[in-house]
Amino acid sequence: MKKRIGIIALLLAGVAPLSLAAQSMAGMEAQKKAEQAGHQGIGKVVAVDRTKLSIKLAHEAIKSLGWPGMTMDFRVANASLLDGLKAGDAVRFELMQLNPKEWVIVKIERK
Ligand SMILES: [Cu+2]
Repeated sequence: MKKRIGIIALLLAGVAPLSLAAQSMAGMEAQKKAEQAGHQGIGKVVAVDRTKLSIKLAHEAIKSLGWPGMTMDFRVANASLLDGLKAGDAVRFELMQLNPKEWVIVKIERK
Protein backbone atom coordinates (compact mmCIF):
# COMPACT_ATOMS: atom_id res chain seq x y z
CA MET A 1 0.00 0.00 0.00
CA LYS A 2 2.71 2.41 1.03
CA LYS A 3 4.70 1.52 -2.04
CA ARG A 4 1.70 2.18 -4.27
CA ILE A 5 1.22 5.67 -2.80
CA GLY A 6 4.87 6.30 -3.40
CA ILE A 7 4.50 5.39 -7.04
CA ILE A 8 1.44 7.60 -7.42
CA ALA A 9 3.25 10.51 -5.79
CA LEU A 10 6.14 9.95 -8.17
CA LEU A 11 3.80 9.93 -11.14
CA LEU A 12 2.09 13.12 -9.98
CA ALA A 13 5.42 14.81 -9.39
CA GLY A 14 6.41 13.94 -12.94
CA VAL A 15 3.14 15.09 -14.44
CA ALA A 16 2.63 18.35 -12.54
CA PRO A 17 5.53 20.31 -14.06
CA LEU A 18 4.41 19.22 -17.50
CA SER A 19 0.85 20.43 -17.01
CA LEU A 20 2.13 23.71 -15.57
CA ALA A 21 4.29 24.19 -18.61
CA ALA A 22 1.35 23.37 -20.86
CA GLN A 23 -0.79 25.88 -18.98
CA SER A 24 1.65 28.74 -19.35
CA MET A 25 2.07 27.89 -23.03
CA ALA A 26 -1.71 28.11 -23.37
CA GLY A 27 -1.60 31.45 -21.56
CA MET A 28 1.04 32.73 -23.93
CA GLU A 29 -1.00 31.56 -26.89
CA ALA A 30 -4.11 33.30 -25.53
CA GLN A 31 -2.15 36.50 -25.00
CA LYS A 32 -0.72 36.33 -28.49
CA LYS A 33 -4.17 35.73 -29.91
CA ALA A 34 -5.57 38.69 -27.96
CA GLU A 35 -2.82 40.94 -29.29
CA GLN A 36 -3.52 39.83 -32.81
CA ALA A 37 -7.24 40.37 -32.23
CA GLY A 38 -6.89 44.07 -31.41
CA HIS A 39 -9.12 46.11 -33.71
CA GLN A 40 -8.69 49.82 -34.40
CA GLY A 41 -11.59 52.19 -34.59
CA ILE A 42 -12.29 55.87 -34.82
CA GLY A 43 -15.31 57.80 -33.67
CA LYS A 44 -16.74 60.44 -31.41
CA VAL A 45 -17.49 60.30 -27.70
CA VAL A 46 -21.22 60.55 -26.98
CA ALA A 47 -21.11 60.00 -23.22
CA VAL A 48 -18.74 58.81 -20.50
CA ASP A 49 -19.86 56.84 -17.46
CA ARG A 50 -17.01 56.51 -15.01
CA THR A 51 -18.98 54.53 -12.43
CA LYS A 52 -19.81 51.84 -14.99
CA LEU A 53 -16.39 51.99 -16.69
CA SER A 54 -18.28 52.57 -19.89
CA ILE A 55 -18.18 54.93 -22.82
CA LYS A 56 -20.74 55.51 -25.52
CA LEU A 57 -19.14 56.04 -28.90
CA ALA A 58 -20.50 56.94 -32.31
CA HIS A 59 -17.92 54.92 -34.19
CA GLU A 60 -17.18 54.66 -37.86
CA ALA A 61 -17.16 51.30 -39.63
CA ILE A 62 -14.58 48.87 -38.26
CA LYS A 63 -13.57 46.88 -41.30
CA SER A 64 -11.48 44.28 -39.48
CA LEU A 65 -14.66 43.26 -37.62
CA GLY A 66 -17.10 43.78 -40.45
CA TRP A 67 -19.01 46.30 -38.30
CA PRO A 68 -20.87 49.22 -39.82
CA GLY A 69 -20.72 52.61 -38.19
CA MET A 70 -23.03 52.90 -35.18
CA THR A 71 -23.50 54.38 -31.73
CA MET A 72 -22.92 51.93 -28.90
CA ASP A 73 -21.61 51.48 -25.38
CA PHE A 74 -18.24 49.93 -24.70
CA ARG A 75 -16.63 48.86 -21.47
CA VAL A 76 -13.11 50.10 -20.92
CA ALA A 77 -10.31 47.95 -19.52
CA ASN A 78 -9.58 50.45 -16.72
CA ALA A 79 -10.88 53.75 -15.40
CA SER A 80 -7.80 55.76 -16.36
CA LEU A 81 -8.65 55.23 -20.03
CA LEU A 82 -11.56 57.62 -19.50
CA ASP A 83 -9.40 60.40 -18.03
CA GLY A 84 -9.78 63.63 -19.94
CA LEU A 85 -12.43 62.31 -22.30
CA LYS A 86 -15.77 64.07 -22.71
CA ALA A 87 -18.75 64.11 -25.04
CA GLY A 88 -17.83 65.51 -28.43
CA ASP A 89 -14.18 64.40 -28.42
CA ALA A 90 -12.97 62.74 -31.63
CA VAL A 91 -11.08 59.60 -30.65
CA ARG A 92 -9.20 56.64 -31.98
CA PHE A 93 -9.44 53.44 -29.98
CA GLU A 94 -8.51 49.79 -29.88
CA LEU A 95 -10.89 46.97 -29.04
CA MET A 96 -10.41 43.44 -27.84
CA GLN A 97 -12.93 40.67 -27.59
CA LEU A 98 -13.55 39.40 -24.05
CA ASN A 99 -16.07 36.75 -25.06
CA PRO A 100 -18.35 36.17 -28.05
CA LYS A 101 -20.70 38.96 -26.94
CA GLU A 102 -18.46 41.46 -25.24
CA TRP A 103 -15.82 43.86 -26.42
CA VAL A 104 -13.61 46.03 -24.29
CA ILE A 105 -11.64 49.14 -25.14
CA VAL A 106 -7.99 48.67 -24.26
CA LYS A 107 -6.68 51.93 -25.72
CA ILE A 108 -8.35 55.22 -26.48
CA GLU A 109 -6.95 58.64 -27.24
CA ARG A 110 -8.12 61.93 -28.63
CA LYS A 111 -7.36 62.41 -32.29
CU1 LIG B 1 -20.57 49.22 -32.84
